[in-house]
Amino acid sequence: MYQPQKFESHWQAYWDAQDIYATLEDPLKEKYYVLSMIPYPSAAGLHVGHVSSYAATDILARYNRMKGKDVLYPMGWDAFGLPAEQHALETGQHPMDITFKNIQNFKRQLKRLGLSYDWSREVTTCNGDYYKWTQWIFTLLWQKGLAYEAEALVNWCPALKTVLANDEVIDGRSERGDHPVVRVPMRQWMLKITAYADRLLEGLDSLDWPESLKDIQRNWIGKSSGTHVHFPLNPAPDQWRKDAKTVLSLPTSLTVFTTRPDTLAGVTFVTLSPEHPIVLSLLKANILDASFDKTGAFSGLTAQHPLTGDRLPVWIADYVLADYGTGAVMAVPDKDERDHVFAQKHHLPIFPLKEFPPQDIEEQKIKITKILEEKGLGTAVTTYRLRDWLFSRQRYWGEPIPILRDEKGAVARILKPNELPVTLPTVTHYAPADDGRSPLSRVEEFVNFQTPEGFKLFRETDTMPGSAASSWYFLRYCDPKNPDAPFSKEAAKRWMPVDIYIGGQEHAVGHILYARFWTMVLHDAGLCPVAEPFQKIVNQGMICNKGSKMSKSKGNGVNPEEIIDQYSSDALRLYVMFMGPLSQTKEWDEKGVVGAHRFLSRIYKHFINEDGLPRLQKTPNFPNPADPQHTQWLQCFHKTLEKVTEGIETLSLNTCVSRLMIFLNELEDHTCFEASILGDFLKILSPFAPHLAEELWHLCINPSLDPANCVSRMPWPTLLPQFVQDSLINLAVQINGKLRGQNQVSPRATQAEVVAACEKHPGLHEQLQRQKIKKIVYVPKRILNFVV
Ligand code: ANZ
Repeated sequence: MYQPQKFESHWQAYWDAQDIYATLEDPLKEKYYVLSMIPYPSAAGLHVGHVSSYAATDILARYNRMKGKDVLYPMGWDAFGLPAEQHALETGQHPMDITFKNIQNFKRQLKRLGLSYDWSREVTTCNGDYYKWTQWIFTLLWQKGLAYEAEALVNWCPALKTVLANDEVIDGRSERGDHPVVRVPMRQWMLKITAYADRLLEGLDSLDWPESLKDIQRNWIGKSSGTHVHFPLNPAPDQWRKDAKTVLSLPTSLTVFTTRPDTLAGVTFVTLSPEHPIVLSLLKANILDASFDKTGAFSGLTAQHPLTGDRLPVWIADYVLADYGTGAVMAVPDKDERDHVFAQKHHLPIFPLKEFPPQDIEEQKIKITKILEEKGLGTAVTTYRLRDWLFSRQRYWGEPIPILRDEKGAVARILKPNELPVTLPTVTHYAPADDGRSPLSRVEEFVNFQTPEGFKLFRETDTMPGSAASSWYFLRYCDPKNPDAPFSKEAAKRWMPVDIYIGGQEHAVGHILYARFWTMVLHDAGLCPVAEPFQKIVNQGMICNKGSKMSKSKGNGVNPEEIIDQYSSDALRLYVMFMGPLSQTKEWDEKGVVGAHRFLSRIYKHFINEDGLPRLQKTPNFPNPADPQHTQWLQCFHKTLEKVTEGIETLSLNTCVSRLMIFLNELEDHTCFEASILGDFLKILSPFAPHLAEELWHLCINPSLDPANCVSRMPWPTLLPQFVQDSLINLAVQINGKLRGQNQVSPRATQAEVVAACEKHPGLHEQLQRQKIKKIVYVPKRILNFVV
């Protein structure tokens, strides 16, 4: 009887003890680097969604090892960041304690799934030996001029008491916790990802990624070619000089960004975002009341049309975004929908545009831009939606930024490699403060820094964002214990790029874009041979339960451990693969696990009889070409091998499982107990159901406990083409309904191929030559009738 509880943990312990899945570092073998996205070790532990990503990468790792490749298949923990700290605050624990507790639990759960990681390469991003190098990469960015401090409009989350990057804010709320986010000016560390905008865009073309993922990145980068048009600003009304509380200084012109300079003739007003510097000046001078209507207010200023000199009112409206283009637009109500709605609402003129034919638009754009350039009133420009990466967090649980300041707060210097890591101090009071200052600023021993020359300096107290560590961990896996460098060039050369990267689509912008940016910087610094880290990416689909995404809060989550306890790890793995194509959304149904369990039980029964003894036989003279049964068995196996191999190579893993099921039916139907066939079956089963495959292998094929003899170390079976070729069928060929001959054709041949073959057939050729064929009737695989 199939009793997985008796052997699954046994084989897990054996694989571990014998280091069966160690990376070989054998330069004679082709490398294969397969990776699941690094998990954040949450308190909730593993969920079924993780299982589908991890089972898929595990199948690829196991298969490629059996194909003779040197496989790098590592795992680690994205341990710093907001989620851990929030959870710690909510439960009154220290983030360090819960992080390590969660890691232990997560690791135990992963081991129960029988995943073939090389655990000797495990990385934990909150350990000093790892974040030393995250800090070191920051110093590299600084040296290259890619890290800088700036006063910027930032996303401030009052509930989380920290600033957030754009990808951490969704529709004005924090991605973590769904709290409101406001825009405030603050001095912050920024990374100049915009310097790489074009390369991040161009690099996409050569990658084997889903088009939808590439499009998300393209849109996020948002490259747009257009024109900066300068509208001369008329002097402010005289009255203002008297009214202004402070000196009102306004620029002499106002610049807008437009992608449609050809519509310049239709401009009837100009609109500023409520955060535009001109608006801020008006507010500061009390010319504008702070309670002005953000959806639409007249500023009191007018500008001149650059070509006609017409007076245009300057409005303020929040449909203009502060940080896109110049934060100002020229409104063309006749052409642009939003401008039209705005003009109607505020009774502004709508000037009808003379339209030229669409094919002339591009030419007109160039022409108008040229005219503007000649007058000094415009320039052709390219803008990007992408903003520099906001890199400061006023939170405790992250990598300290390795910078020293003087007593005035100015940057004194960056830390030297031998001064790293800047260790995060263990403090009991780590809660964020209301004043926007990092909790580390309260830790005197941390802040104060004595230089060897006896000067007093002060440490930067902001920490790095959660996405810092995950921007380079795949490089550390190549050389995880290196004490002298983040990784050696040789190791990166050996392993990079990641051949296949599997994870959720929610990381399509933040993580994947940042990881590409850092890899490009490390490439430019001569450390990493490739500029693109992920050659192929697959986004696993969501697993839903009762129609919605599984989640603990909705109460529709499924705990993988309960499934393993009740059925088996193999049954869970097999079912999540069988559910459907990896990248599609799928609906959980426990009946499916029951089905997978039944399939595994039937395999067990086919191998082991009621007395617990192997049924396998060594058939004498196997394979005997004269024995049609042998041929039939081999045909069934090799067709399965062909389909399973193809299924793994194309990541159509659900079809592999169904093909294995068909093969079991065939083994049962043909009462095949031939040891060499069944042994090969266990080999191709092992990536999918490694525990059962290992158990039956040792019971029936090779009892040796020498690691070299276990099924995971066996080579993948070789396909024998003679057994997958379809045998030819005899086709009756008729002329006007009378049998005139027979022809052998492949059952896969199309009608056109069959007709061509029969026309050339020696016995028919002559007869058909003499007559004109009026019609052809084809009954596939049976009859071909020529009507003459
Ligand atoms: C005049 C015009 C006429 C425009 C027309 C469009 C159509 P993309 O393609 O996404 O780059 N725009 C510029 N800055 C903006 C901002 N900060 N907030 C909101 N809208 C802004 O879009 C560029 C177009 O979006 C620009 O071209 C500008 O409106 C608007 F028939 O100028 B256009």
